[in-house]
Amino acid sequence: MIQNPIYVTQPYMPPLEEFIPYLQQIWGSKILTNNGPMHKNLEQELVEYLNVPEVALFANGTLALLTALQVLRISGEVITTPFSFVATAHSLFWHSIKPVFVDIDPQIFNLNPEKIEAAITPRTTAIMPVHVYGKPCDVENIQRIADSYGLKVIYDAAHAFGVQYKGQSLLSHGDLSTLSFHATKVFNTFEGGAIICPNAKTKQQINDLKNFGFHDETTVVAPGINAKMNEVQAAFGLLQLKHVDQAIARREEIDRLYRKELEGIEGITLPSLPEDTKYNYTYFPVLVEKEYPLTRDGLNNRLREHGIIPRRYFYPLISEFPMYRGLPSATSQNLPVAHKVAESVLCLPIYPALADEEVAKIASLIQGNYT
Ligand code: T4K
Repeated sequence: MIQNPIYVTQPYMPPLEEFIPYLQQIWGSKILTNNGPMHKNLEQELVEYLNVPEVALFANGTLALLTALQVLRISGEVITTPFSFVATAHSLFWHSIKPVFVDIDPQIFNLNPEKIEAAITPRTTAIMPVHVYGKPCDVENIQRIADSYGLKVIYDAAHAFGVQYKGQSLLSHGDLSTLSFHATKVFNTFEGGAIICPNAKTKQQINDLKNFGFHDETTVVAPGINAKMNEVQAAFGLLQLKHVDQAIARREEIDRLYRKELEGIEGITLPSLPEDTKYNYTYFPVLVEKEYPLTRDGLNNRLREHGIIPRRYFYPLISEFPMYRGLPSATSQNLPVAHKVAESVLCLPIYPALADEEVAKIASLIQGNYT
């Protein structure tokens, strides 16, 4: 048994004593959920921190995706990426919307805009791209296509907390963006998520939908769901927010260390950092190519034998799961780049508490020093 394995990520935990006053306030107010004071404050603080018009908090990122689709009344077919966490396509499935998978860009691993138009049919109503690893999609070209075909754009921005692109929040692109605040994310509320929306009217509709559709005490305007974030989660978010810049700065240092240590290893490709972007360093993916002495899975196993637990995000592709693989767009001929990336990617540990020596140990193992 390996003691203290190094996982792909570890949540950033602020000092426990700093959380006690928040809990005391909750105990005092006895407001535990349903848009309480912590929830209101966190929404306001996130609007300012993220520099976006409106934030609606959610119990998790998947419910945020489901509600984003519902509020925009998306139906029929939606163009999306197979290279993501399965929740992206599942949100479509839950609304009986057909996902249409389009291949990804070989450099940035996001939906390739050049492939989108060929996948549009009369039933297409929206595009749901993902800013994979927090790296911006080609938002300009995606918007251009959406505008010329009258499609909505919902960004699954689960990984893109705090990312700025060309000097503005990446989250303000498209009609809506959704975030995940799961424990494994740069900013977490244990479980949690949000929809970023452009105006107060849409936010009100979203608020109704996440509270069973109640608009007021006696009016139910739509078949909504219970997707509310509770007060303890929101309080943890308020505390996290005080530390998040420092946490991202440490991630950046780790990213730099990895790049220095792993540069020039034959068969290990380090995907480039995004251009014109203030990035959040949420994942550290590498590609294990055929020139490397081990296969990707071989390296994954070798690291695990030494107590390092990387992850193959995102293998298998969503299009390979049983509920999607029968779709015409799910064939491997349609998705050659996504298949190649999914078969060679390995996400190495990156989180604020990871020590320089641990990064050096991981790099040394990848350099081939296995003893
Ligand atoms: N869209 C995208 C693009 C997403 O990536 C996700 C979620 C969503 C939508 C949906 O958002 P949520 O509904 O989840 O808010 C994890 C997360 O569960 C998931 O949130 C995330 N994406 C996905 C990429 O990763 P797993 O199955 O890999 O998690 P797990 O439990 O294996 O955790 C990974 C490692 O993290 C563990 O080996 C140890 C460490 N860990 C994990 C947890 C939960 C901790 O140290 N502490 C913890 O509490 O899915």
